[in-house]
Amino acid sequence: MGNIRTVLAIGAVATTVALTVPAWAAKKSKLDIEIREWNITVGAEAVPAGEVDVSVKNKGKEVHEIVIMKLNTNDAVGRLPVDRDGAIDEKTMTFGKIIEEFEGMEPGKKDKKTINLKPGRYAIVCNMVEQEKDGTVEAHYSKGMSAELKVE
Ligand SMILES: [Cu+2]
Repeated sequence: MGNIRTVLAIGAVATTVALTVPAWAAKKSKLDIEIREWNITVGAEAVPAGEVDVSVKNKGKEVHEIVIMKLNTNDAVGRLPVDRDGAIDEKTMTFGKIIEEFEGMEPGKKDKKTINLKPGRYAIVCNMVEQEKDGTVEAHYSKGMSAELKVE
């Protein structure tokens, strides 16, 4: 009769869990991202998997963007493959996967999106490339605009 008792016990545990945390009431987590020349500050090292309210604020003096990409196990956030300009080629990249973008963030601009994140490691980068008047190309990623986020 041991087996039946085990099944009943598991059933009771499952019911308790369902009553305590119904799926529809699962809490969203929040993540604040600040961007400026030449870094990205992420408000948490890790967030729980699921819905995340992501707020981005440009505290810099130039236009920036945020690209959130899921990485493969061995990808290093600050050492992702780049093109001649020093930017990540989003069309041909063979690592990771782009999950969401906040494009054309003017200085002082705030933006917010709710994103569903699966467990894993993520890179948060600004992948803007600008050409200065003297012809110099400035790739924000190569100037240090990247940060890591873990989703657990
Ligand atoms: Cu930038």
